[in-house]
Amino acid sequence: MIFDILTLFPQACAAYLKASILDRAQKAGLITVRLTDVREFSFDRHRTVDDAPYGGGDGMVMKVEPVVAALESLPGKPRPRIVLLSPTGTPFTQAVAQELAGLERLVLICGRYEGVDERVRKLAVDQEISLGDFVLSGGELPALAVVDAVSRLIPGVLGGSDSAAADSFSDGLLEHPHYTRPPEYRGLGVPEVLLSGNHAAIARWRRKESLRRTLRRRPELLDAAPLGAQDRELLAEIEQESKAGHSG
Ligand code: 9D3
Repeated sequence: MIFDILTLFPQACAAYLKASILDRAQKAGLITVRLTDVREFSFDRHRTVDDAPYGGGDGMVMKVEPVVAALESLPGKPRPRIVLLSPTGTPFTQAVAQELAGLERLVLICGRYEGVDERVRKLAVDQEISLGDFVLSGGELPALAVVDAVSRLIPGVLGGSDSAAADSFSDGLLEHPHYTRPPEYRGLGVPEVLLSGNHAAIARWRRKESLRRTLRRRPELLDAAPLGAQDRELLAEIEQESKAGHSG
């Protein structure tokens, strides 16, 4: 899959791309990430890429011409999906990542300043994505998050063949707690069942802790998760335990 990131901060993006699993994926030829510096497509002596908003108000707006010129400098084929990273976009989710992972090419436009001239959207943007309801300084971190989440879904990018499938959200629940050595650290042990070698009991414990975490932290996910008869039993146990006043 080929990603193009259009940004005013290509070096910031490059630093992350070469210090992560994405570097390995690129070297293995599984993905290509190209960086385009939008400032190179400014057209005046001062290399201007922003201007004051029509109608007045604080802040600056990213100009349309350099962004469109940067887009038009890219190869046209195969036709890429063009995504604008913006706080007014629809939320990025694992389902969105899965849909994007089926594409051959993805162009990611990183906004900066208070926003991007609306005509960029009208002329070129297929889809607008937000990372969530918080304010960042630009679209670079969201674009890198999209490249990361999408790349992980491309066969061969992760080490283990089923690592992506076992991640949180792929079954609609948060993951259970994890432990590794040592067996005791500063008075904190490891749940006995994990040391028991009883794989059925371990699977049951993990599922239960998954349900417990989801119920506590993200109850809205439980409504959408595909739950079976055993899950209902485990949730009933969790409810009993909380009535009985267990902690943790
Ligand atoms: C006061 C109005 N601000 C909107 C909340 C203006 C504004 C702030 C920060 C406009 C753009 C930005 C820069 N942010 C992004 O480009 C961005 C973003 C984000 O801030 N949060 C979550 N997802 C994203 S995707 C791109």
